[in-house]
Amino acid sequence: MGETSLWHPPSASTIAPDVDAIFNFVNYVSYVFFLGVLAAMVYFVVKYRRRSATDRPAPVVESKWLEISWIIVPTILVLVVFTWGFKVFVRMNVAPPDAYEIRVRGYQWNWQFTYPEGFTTSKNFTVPVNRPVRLLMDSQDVLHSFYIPAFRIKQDVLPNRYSAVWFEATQVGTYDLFCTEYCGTTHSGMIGKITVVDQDTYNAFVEAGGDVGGGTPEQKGQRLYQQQGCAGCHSLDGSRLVGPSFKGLFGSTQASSTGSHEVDENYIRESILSPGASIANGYPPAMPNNYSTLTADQLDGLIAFIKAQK
Ligand code: HEC
Ligand SMILES: [Cu+2]
Repeated sequence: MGETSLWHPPSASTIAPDVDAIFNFVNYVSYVFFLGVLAAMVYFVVKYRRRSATDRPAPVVESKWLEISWIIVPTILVLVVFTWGFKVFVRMNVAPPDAYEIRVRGYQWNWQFTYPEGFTTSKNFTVPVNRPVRLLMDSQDVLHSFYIPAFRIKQDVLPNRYSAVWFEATQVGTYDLFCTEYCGTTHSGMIGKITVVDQDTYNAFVEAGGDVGGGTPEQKGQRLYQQQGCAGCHSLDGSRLVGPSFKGLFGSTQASSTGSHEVDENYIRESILSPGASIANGYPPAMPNNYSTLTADQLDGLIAFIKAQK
């Protein structure tokens, strides 16, 4: 989480200043009316207070000017907000035709990003700065909502239908990503980070198949364990989450829907690439079917990492 503030988080996309301007306009106009109504109320309470038991107020006569003004002024304000808001809405929703397109899939309880170059990342994603990016999104299960406060974009993510949103990041940095549609037990854990990098760093990221940084296969595996969202379902300390813990998994004997298996490299590989093939006894078939695009290199890393959890 970034720093907490009563105001908007720092804005980091091309649309953010437009959204803030209209938000601030509505906000400040509301303050003016709030204070105006309050002041009139106090004034009238004092001016027209009951002065004695026999006090009878004069009949109220309508004021044409007053009535005309409280029709015309709000009408103008509402029209201004509508036309202005509509313009920003259209700009927000129509992506430039040359936008870089990333596929986003929401599922309980994570985000998966598939890049046009063919690799994927989970939970977190990376985009180049100063380049329009269109996100084409759908859900594998229930309704989710994709929200990046620093970019001022939010869009529902639905099963059985695509929705899209676009942005152009203006500042290198790391920003929060939230799911803002209650989607079940671990909804509050359906968070991630978007990292905005310059084009050179981005090219290196693509070159490495979405895995930034080198190191041993085990270090790679450790990063992927976080990036790919395995951590949400597989603990390292022996505790039971959605799936079996990785602690002591390698070399153990696992009873599954297809009989007993020794957990070796090939068993892990198969478990990751086609999770439905054999289901560990006592666990739901909840492992996502999304990992078939992991590169051989990434699989090596994950296997080395699981092996090291003794
Ligand atoms: C949404 C939760 C979830 C996520 C995310 C997830 N898994 Fe799983 N995984 C499961 C469940 C549940 C099982 C047990 C059922 C089965 O065998 O399919 C499982 C089984 C496994 C197994 C076989 C374990 C055994 O004892 O048979 C391996 C290996 C595995 N996962 C690795 C991974 C890796 C690596 C990742 C990340 C790339 C990952 N999982 C992400 C839920 C998840
Ligand atoms: Cu969600």
